[in-house]
Amino acid sequence: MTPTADPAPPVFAGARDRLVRRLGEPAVLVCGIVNVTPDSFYDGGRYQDPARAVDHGHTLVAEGAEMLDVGGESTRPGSHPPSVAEEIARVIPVIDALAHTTSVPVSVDTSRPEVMREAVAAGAVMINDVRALRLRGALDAAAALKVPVCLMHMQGEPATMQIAPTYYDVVGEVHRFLVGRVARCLTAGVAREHIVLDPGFGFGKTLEHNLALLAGLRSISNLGCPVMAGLSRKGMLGAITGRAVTDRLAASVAAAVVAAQQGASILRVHDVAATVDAIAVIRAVDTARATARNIDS
Ligand code: 7PM
Repeated sequence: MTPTADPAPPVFAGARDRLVRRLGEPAVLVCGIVNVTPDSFYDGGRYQDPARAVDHGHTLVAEGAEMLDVGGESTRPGSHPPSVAEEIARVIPVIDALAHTTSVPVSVDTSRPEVMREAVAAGAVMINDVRALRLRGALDAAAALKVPVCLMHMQGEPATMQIAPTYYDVVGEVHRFLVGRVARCLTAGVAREHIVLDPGFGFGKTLEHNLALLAGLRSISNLGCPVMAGLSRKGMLGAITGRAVTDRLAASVAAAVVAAQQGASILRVHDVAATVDAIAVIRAVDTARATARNIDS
């Protein structure tokens, strides 16, 4: 391939460009989670069989997902990464099938450059990296692939991150980390309009840290890049409500609404139908507010 060639297969370049345009619009986008892991904290094991994961992706699109995020590494606290070969074997068939059979953009949840390249070749049009392109070769791979990238903050690694998370000023530190990663991406050749930021709820954070980040999400969305928020069914919602992971729907929807009102652009969720309805209410109120302003003036 010549250096100037578009690395996305031509059939997917349009999907990528539509996603980039969509990310530039104000309306929040609901991204459905497709886990292809044996051990994810909520739906792990349920969609381990690729055909079932693909079916689940179709169900989420029917529920109104405007995007799908496919991951093969469980990053739940205490988990260890699979081998590269194992991760590729999990996610590539699912990405390939979903990219060819749905109308929505598919993103790959990975930290590994080998997986990023195979995923984009299979039709992924975004990279979602919980390690913010810090693994060797990831930054250059993402820049060369010319797709949007989500840079997420995490303190430590999944195996140990929840043992003793420590911050002096969690919002300031996450903000500073993301600003630094944006600078590294721009230097490596990632286009500014391809950068999405995520504070990484639950990734090396106590309940107090997560709440400070949700309350202060504006300071991150004010950086000018679209923000992704992943709060769905997470431990912080269990800590607040006292409910098990299977009974956190209402708490998850409430958290998604708060994130949207703090400027989040992408809501990464398990429960697409309920979140889409909640977002419809936000949009209706926003429209009414804009109309009232027009009448006033
Ligand atoms: C604990 C923490 C349990 C995280 C499960 C998870 C995010 C992500 C995941 C997120 C982005 C889950 C996960 N969470 N990618 N991948 N942001 N960008 O909820 O918050 O499935 S994994």
